Amino acid sequence: MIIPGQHRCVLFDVDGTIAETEGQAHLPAFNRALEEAGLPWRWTHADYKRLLKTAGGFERLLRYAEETGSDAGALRHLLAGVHKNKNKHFADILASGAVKPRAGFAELIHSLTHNDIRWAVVTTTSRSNWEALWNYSLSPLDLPAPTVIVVGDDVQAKKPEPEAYLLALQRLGLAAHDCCAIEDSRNGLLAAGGAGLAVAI
Ligand code: XBP
Ligand code: MG
Repeated sequence: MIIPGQHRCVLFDVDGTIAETEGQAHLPAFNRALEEAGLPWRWTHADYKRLLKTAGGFERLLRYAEETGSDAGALRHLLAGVHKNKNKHFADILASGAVKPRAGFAELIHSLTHNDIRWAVVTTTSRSNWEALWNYSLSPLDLPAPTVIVVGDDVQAKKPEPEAYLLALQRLGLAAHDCCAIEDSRNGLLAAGGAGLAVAI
């Protein structure tokens, strides 16, 4: 999949790929923020698995409001606050050291570096969430920093649209065939594939 001599950079998704942040941090953070907002919604792992089809935490909240027959437009302001508070809880959970990268991640990055292949991050999660993962879970591992970081705040259209991957290639100054992507979701597969990248999923 990763071809030394051809590939010059590996583009990593974050949530579910570098670490199991969805179940271990985003979901409990959503439920805490929903409770603090006085909303009766609580999501189980099964609910959340289904809701993950909608990329973006704020978009996910709006989608759930629609599903439950609520007036999503009227709740927009409240849900924007819930989303912001969710990301604060997410950072707190990460700061506790509860979320480790997936097995083999650090070894893979070291092996890429050894083969003169760079790594980049292409996520449509919020910048603060990437920063929490980097500061609390990844930087203690003494890894080289990613060459390019594209987050949800950088794009108009989240995954499954290819915009985040196209922006990463532009920032890297590389063509799709110089790179490959590692993803964990259908939305990610479509986004990376739509930018012309080979994708491991
Ligand atoms: C994963 C997502 C994100 C996170 C929540 O994106 O769908 O929405 O669940 O992040 P990716 P925010 O696959 O691109 O990593 O609440 O910050 O949107
Ligand atoms: Mg993912």
